Amino acid sequence: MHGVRQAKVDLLQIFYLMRLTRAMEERTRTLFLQGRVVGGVYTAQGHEATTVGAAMVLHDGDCIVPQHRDLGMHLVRGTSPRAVMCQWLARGNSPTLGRDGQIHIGDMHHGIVPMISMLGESLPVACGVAMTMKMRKRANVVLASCGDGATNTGPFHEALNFASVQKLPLVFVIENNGYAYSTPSYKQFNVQHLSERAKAYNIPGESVDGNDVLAVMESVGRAVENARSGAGPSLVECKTFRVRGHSEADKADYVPKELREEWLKKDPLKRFETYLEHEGLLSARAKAEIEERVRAVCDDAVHYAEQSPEPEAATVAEYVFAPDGPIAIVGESGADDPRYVNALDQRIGAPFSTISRTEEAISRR
Ligand SMILES: Cc1ncc(C[n+]2csc(CCOP(=O)(O)OP(=O)(O)O)c2C)c(N)n1
Repeated sequence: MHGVRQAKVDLLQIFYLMRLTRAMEERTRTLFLQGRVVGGVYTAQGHEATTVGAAMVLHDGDCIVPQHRDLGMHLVRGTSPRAVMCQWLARGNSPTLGRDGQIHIGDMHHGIVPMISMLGESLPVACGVAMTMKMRKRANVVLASCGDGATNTGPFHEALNFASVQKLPLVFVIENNGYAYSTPSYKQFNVQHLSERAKAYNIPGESVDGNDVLAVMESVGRAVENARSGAGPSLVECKTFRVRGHSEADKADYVPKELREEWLKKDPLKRFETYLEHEGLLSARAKAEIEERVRAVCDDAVHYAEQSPEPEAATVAEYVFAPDGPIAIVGESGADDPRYVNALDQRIGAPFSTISRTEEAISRR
């Protein structure tokens, strides 16, 4: 049925990670309703096959540049459930030390670049990471995701163009859930499939059922291995549905009832569970064990976060500015040529020197 051939244990691990993703978000919603979450809650119920499937095909040393509905990718890459729960409860030991209550987190040890809140802006950053991998001749790949709404921004198109021209080891995954907040697809863009965008940049593009985890793994896996082999970037559109509102403050009553019901029948977890049972890979006992493991991990994460201290009020201004001042200081401190590139040069070192010398050579022509 699927070209993805995984050992039984891997398929059950995928199922576990999808279940964990959903359960973590359900816990967070409960905490939110109890008034224990600081800030809004943005969930991705319905995206689990896309987020878990896409990240599962990566190797150690690869990088993800996730968006705001990618808890599944974080969990696959190794972000701990405790850290995620501390983030949502804005604890002083959370990845952002309580400065942000959202999934705007990253961890370069796990190859996770923190997302930028402005839609589309993470994608040029993903190009930079992929360019670094290429310049350092590393056999690694970057996977960058965005929503359908983000594809209508300038940075999305700049990133696709740049990645194509530079043949970067980069895979763009679009999580097309049919809406950018309340704006439906037909009011956003005039193509049937967002994978058609790839044609304009002369890169491969394909659309896939984003609620079928094995189909996502097959399609994204192909794109990742192409990128790894030096064939350049690809675009994969995963068609899915956001079951809940944009955030918990949104009832999503702009989504027609029939459309919602149609998508609910395609629930990615239920579908994968049925597939595993049909293939004889998920016994009642294995399912119960997975449920128990998910419950225990969520209980532990919530307990750990609730025991963790809130940030100290006196430290509120810390970690907001770079400790040794802005780059512009290099110019003010009497450098011979106080231009931005030279400031970067001094601050960061050799790679920028090369770029600045190249720029000078070009500007003299
Ligand atoms: C440039 C920009 N405009 C508006 C917003 C506010 N905003 C945050 S998420 C979002 C909807 C994004 O839709 P989409 O890209 O389709 O992703 P989804 O939330 O559906 O997963 C909006 C409008 C923003 N963060 N950045």
